[in-house]
Amino acid sequence: MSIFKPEIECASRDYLHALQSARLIKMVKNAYENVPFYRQKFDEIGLKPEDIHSIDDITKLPFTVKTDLRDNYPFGLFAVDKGDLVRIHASSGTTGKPTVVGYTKHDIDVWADGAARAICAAGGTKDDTIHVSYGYGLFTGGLGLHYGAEYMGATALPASSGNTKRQIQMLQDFGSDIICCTPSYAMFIGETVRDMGIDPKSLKVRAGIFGAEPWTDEMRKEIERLLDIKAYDIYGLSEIAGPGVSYDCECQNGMHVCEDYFYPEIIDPDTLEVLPDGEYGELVFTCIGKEALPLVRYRTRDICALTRETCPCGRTTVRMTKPKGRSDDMLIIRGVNVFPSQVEHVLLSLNMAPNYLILVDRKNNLDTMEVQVEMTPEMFSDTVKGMENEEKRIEAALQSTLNIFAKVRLMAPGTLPRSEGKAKRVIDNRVF
Ligand code: DLL
Repeated sequence: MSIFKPEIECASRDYLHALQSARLIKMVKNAYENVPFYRQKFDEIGLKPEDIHSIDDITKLPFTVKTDLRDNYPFGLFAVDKGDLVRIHASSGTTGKPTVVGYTKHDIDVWADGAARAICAAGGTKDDTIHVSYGYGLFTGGLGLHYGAEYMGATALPASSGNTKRQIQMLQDFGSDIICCTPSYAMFIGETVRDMGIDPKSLKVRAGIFGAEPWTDEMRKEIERLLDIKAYDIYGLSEIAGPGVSYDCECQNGMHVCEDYFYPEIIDPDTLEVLPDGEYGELVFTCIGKEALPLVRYRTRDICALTRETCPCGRTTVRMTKPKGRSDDMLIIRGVNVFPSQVEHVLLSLNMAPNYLILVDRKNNLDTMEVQVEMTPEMFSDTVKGMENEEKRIEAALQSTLNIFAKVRLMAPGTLPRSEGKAKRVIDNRVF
């Protein structure tokens, strides 16, 4: 068993409490002095940075939500000058605009440290080759695990996603030890290995680090069987850092949170009351170790529970259960975050009536998305060819906003179900 930072990961609860308290005091001061949004929010409730004496005072602080990032798009919540940033990433926003996040050099190290802890907890060492098949780009998956691998002295292999046969060829030729990708892509790689008649035991790869989307323990067993590896979960979100906010150890009984950087709480999403360990609610993080984007009590919308019981692996850090859903309507399709409001935004921008239905399914272990859109009566009289062209036009517009393909089906006017209350926009037939 290897532990990357035993002085933190196995620290006493008292030590962690003192460290978190010191870091919270510093970050609140940074947020108040350098982010006008937070200064105004704190002033509104009469809170001064001096009122925060320890981590126990965290409940005095207001919450931050995703729309706060949108309302301050793109850089309004940054606490540093543009010149101090060394990286920008982005994830899906609730409408056409993405959520933008920035990092100083120090923040990249914090994030890489978290990702390195995850690789180590999956049994990785500096002698290993880490095959990174998460997408590289604005998505944090690829570069997150890449920097984590380098940070601990391992060899990063930036394979990125796609071209599955080439991925398998690389696994064979380069002898990668650990593979990192979404669990659904891991299933697909496993099935392709099987279909190519390759014995998974002939591959050197021994572990996988899979996250960015919900997956079940059944899926874990299936991936482990198909690739003959041990499969580890990893959790994270761009707003807080990226992958490595929390991660599985060999006990696979909850993900250890890097709580020296990201302080977790569980709240009741309706009353906003903090819930005790063991109770399911919405996960909230405060970035107590970062400079550029010091988010205060950020509501992740992920539903899970925490435990502070020491893990048999020896780590003392708080663990979170696998997220078992969300308290908003965000969908994760092939690892990409999609909000129904983004679809609506695109349809309206194309002058379509906002009558639509999103159908999500999983076929051969890959997510599919279909958007049914009602035509206007004028469109309905068009030729079949004209309708096909129209479907293609909408598909292209959706692809450019959502970054994934969604099949569009035009429907006759008045055929989509109407609701007297909240419209039901999504039918998700996948089982998690
Ligand atoms: O998905 C970061 C990431 C990359 C995590 C690679 C793990 C591996 P976002 O695109 O901002 O960031 O999406 C964050 O994805 O709020 C969860 O709803 C979901 N999510 C991430 N990891 C897991 C996981 C990356 N292990 C959103 N299990 C989060 C379930 C996950 N859901």
